[in-house]
Amino acid sequence: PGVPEALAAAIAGARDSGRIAAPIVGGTAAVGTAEAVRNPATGAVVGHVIEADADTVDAAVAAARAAQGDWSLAGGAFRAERLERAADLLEERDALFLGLAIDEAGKTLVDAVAEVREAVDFLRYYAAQARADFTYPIALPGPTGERNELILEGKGVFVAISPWNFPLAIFLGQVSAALAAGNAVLAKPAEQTPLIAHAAIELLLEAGVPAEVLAFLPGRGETVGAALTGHDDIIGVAFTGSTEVARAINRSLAARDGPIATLIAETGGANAMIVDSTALPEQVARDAVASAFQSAGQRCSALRLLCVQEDVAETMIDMVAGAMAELNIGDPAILATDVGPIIDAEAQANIAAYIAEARAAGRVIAQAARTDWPAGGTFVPPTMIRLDHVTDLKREIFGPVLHVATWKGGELDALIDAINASGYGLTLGVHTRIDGVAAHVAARAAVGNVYVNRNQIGAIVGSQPFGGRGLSGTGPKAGGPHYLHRFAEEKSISTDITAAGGNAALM
Ligand code: UN1
Repeated sequence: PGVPEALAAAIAGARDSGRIAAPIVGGTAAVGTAEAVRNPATGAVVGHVIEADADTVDAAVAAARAAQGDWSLAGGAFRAERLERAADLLEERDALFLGLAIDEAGKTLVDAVAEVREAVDFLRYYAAQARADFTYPIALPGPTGERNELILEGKGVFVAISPWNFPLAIFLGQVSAALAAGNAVLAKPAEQTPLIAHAAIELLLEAGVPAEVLAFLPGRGETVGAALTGHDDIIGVAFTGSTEVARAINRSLAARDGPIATLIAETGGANAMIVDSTALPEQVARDAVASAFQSAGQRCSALRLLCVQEDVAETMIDMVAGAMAELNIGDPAILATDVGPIIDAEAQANIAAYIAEARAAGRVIAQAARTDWPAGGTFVPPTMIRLDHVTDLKREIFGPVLHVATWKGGELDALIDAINASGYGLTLGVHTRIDGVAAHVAARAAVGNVYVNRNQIGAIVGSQPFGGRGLSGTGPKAGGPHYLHRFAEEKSISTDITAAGGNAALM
């Protein structure tokens, strides 16, 4: 109900619980024991996954290593054509991917549509950059009689370790960036979402990406992830997930005997929104609720801490609580649903325990009540928790939990410094009608993405390059002009072009 009929029919037609996400190496599927993949909204089996074993990982690394040089030499335009073809195929088959985003990742239809759109955007954006920066040499100045050029090449074999919260967009974003820059890629999807990732790999192979430069290796972090990040023959890892896992990957890379590897990590956040007394209450309510609770708060960009100036706090908090009361929590396949499930039972239990502790301390000040969800699903109602001070938020709670604290006029800098002191640095929202205040906050905040008078989620590829600093990641920003370069080696070529030859430096 609520979903446009033709779209609903297309999504239903694409559903097939017989899907198996088996490892793919050299274009061939590996065998093994199949485990069920479940729909977080209902507990129903969506398909199965086969974990890659150690031999499969080794075979994938060896094949990738052998084929990477030719892929890099083929040039940016050659690679771009294949990524653009994959983007076309993804648009043609959107129903399949929408269905998998809903059934496997528990995305609402609105989020699923944004997910597919973002994946298409990543493919096209990185393809365009491969054409521009990786096809022709960059000419550099030099003395008369000398030609100086800089070329970009793939680094080698890259590992992509992706999150379940953007199982298609971030998965394809990492994989397509590494491929576009001329690397071979070993893709390990999140444990919870192998099916949509598997379908994406099939699409890239169909689009003409050579099977030797792209392997699909599903499995757990402790097994497949550890085997990949500890392998001497890999040159880099693109990772999105928790700060804790990024640290473990960093240690694993550092302990190898292989070449010094690159780590590109996009991790968690303790994202705040600063609201001053000039802000528009309706706008704050709309943007705070969207930022905190869309995708059930399962975005690293999501708002965690609403900081309201004391004189307007009561009104603002009442309005946010009022907007929360209107949210529909339930089956993500229904268009009217605003907030879908938590990804799995373990995550749900952790968030529920956190809320129970806050409730016992008398800190829960609002909770959404429209909770008509399917039995067998893992849900948590959006909840607002009062803090005495902004620094009381110690860690990222990856779910629909919004903390609220107040601040006094005249203490804006102290507030920004306290927010910065968390060590995270991902998104920051500011609501104010004073331009100078917005600019001041943007300048002083130690974050990657600042959002003024709007929500602070849903960064758009090419317009809002996304990524943080400190505990939130390494940069460069995904969907930005410098991301691809981090996956590349630079080579400078200097040629004497005088008739006589000779080298000025020796004279
Ligand atoms: C994440 O949750 O890992 O801005 C990243 C956004 C998304 C990125 C979120 N484009 O919400």
